[in-house]
Order: sequence, then structure tokens, then C-alpha cells
Amino acid sequence: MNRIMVLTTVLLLIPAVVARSDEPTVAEVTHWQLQAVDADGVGTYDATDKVIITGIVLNNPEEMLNPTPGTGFMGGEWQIYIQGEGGDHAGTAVWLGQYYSKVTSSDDYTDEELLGELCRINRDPNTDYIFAAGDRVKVTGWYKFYKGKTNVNEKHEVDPYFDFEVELIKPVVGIPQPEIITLDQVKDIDDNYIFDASRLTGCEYYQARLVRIDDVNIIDPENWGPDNTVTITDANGLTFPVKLGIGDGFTRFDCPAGQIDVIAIFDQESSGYMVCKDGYRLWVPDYDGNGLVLTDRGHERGNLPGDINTDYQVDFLDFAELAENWLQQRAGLSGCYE
Ligand SMILES: [Ca+2]
Ligand SMILES: [Ca+2]
Ligand SMILES: [Ca+2]
Repeated sequence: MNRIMVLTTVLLLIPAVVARSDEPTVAEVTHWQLQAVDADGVGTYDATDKVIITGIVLNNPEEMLNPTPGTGFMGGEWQIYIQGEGGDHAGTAVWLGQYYSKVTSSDDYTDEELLGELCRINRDPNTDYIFAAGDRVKVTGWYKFYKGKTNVNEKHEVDPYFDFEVELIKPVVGIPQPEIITLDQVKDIDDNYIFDASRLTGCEYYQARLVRIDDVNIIDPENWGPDNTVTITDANGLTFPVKLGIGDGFTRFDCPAGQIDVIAIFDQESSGYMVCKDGYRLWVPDYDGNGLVLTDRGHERGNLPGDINTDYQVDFLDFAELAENWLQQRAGLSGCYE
């Protein structure tokens, strides 16, 4: 081999070596492992660059955050919660946004690029099945700690190197039975959040999981509306914030009055970045107007095609609603792969 050939060979080898050392480390972890926190409530998991998690999807993303390109501070956004199964008593949020430059030096997704990403992550790459709440999935991706939770996301980078993947393990296994809790399990007698870094009690134990709180009242119905927050209180006067999603039930139906039950995803978004022991809330993606339980049962009565407002009759009100929303499309679900 002459000197030029040797040099050429060496130069050709360099990119291969760089690519190999650049390969992110990845491991399958439980939600419990991924959500570990220190005494300040700050995430401590850092064993690998990427993680693989499995569990049940708790929400339809467009009922929680608006995926429409160009909306909101972060542009179009997408988020699902995945609850661990069996002994894996934890859960993880998976998030994607459009305007990463708002929080990092990364570029933003164009509207077109965002739609491509939403179409990709809404579907199982192997079957093209569109994910919904109640599916068992596997997520492979990078992660980043934010205000109390370690989220799987793209680390706020548009480079496809930071993509996460959602894959179907089993469709329609069903939404998990919510764990029934009382407010005194998550609030102390002075109505402060109970924070336990061991995560065996208090708010951390229920984070990113489906819970049910029975026999509470909404004390501020004037705050009812999509993306708003209302407050519930129990017979002992303990309170808890309930973040309402953007499901259309919060516009269609009145705030339920009197004593109700609430089924919600137990969430945290702490007030600080480095001490994350507050900011817990219950997140209800949608409401079906049943009057007794703040949830969307997902089993609509009536079976009348065209009854858009689900009042069991097809009339001008349905037509008016149809006209008002004529030609709307849901980003990431409509118009993919055309
Ligand atoms: Ca936390
Ligand atoms: Ca991406
Ligand atoms: Ca109707």
C-alpha cells in the first residue's frame, strides 16, 4: 500500500469511527427507574443517553395540548402519558413541541416539518395503526428533566438524531383502573403538598398515573373552561388544583355541580427548576357531561349519526356546529402521507 492509499484509507475510516463513538447508549428501564429524584425532587437518572419504556397510553394527545402548527408559546405541541404496569408504580410523559428556539439554541420545526413529525409519532411504524388512550406501547427516546418529571422528548432539538419512536405492543388493552386516593394522601393537614423523595408516599407516588378522587366539590366553577384550572375540595377542607384539558367537553358542558368524583392523570409542573416539591395537579383531558364524574367515559350513548352535540337528536344545532367547524383538520391525524 503506498502512502496516498494509506492516507486515503485512514481518512475513510475516521467518519466510521466517529459515527460509532457517537452512537447513543440506550437501555430498557422501568418508569420507576427513570423517575428517580433527589431530596429536592430533581431527576437523577443518567445511566444512558436514551431509554426504552413500555406501558399504557393514558390520553389522546390533542385533548391535552394543541398540535396545530403555530399555536401557543411552543407552537404546536403533543404529549402523552404512559403508565407503568405491574410493580412499576410510576409513569412518564412523552412530549414534542415546535418552537424549540424558545428554550434552547435549536432551530424550530416549520409547520410542514411539525406535521410530518406528528403524523409519524401518532402512528405505529409497523402497522400504521393510530395510537389512542388504552394502547400498550413501547417508546424509545432521549429524555430531559423538567419541573419535577423526567420526560421522554427530543431534548428540544429538531435534528432527526433526537427523534423518539412510539411502537405498538398491543392495541386496546384498555385504560388502567384508576387508583382511588383521598386528598389527605397527597396534602398535609395544612393543605401543603406531601413530597416524599423515596416516592413511596405522597404526590410522587402517583405522578403520571391515573387516579380517582371521590366525593369532592369544585369550589370555583367560574373558572370552568378548556385549558383552565379549577379547584376541588373534600369534606376536610383539603384542596387540589384540577387542570382541565382542551377536550371539547369543557366547552360543550357546564361545570358539574355538587359532590362529584374526579378521574385524572396526576401531574407535576413545579414552580422552580432546581427544587421541585410543588406544582402537583390533576389533569383531566376531556369531560363527557355525565354530571357525576369528571372524566370522559368514552362510551357515548345515542347511536345517532349526525348528533354532533350528543343531545340525542339531530337538528339545526348539530348543523350549526358542523358549519362553524367546516373544513377544520386535526394536525398529525389528517392529511398525512398525501
Ligand atoms: Ca416529581
Ligand atoms: Ca424529530
Ligand atoms: Ca344533537
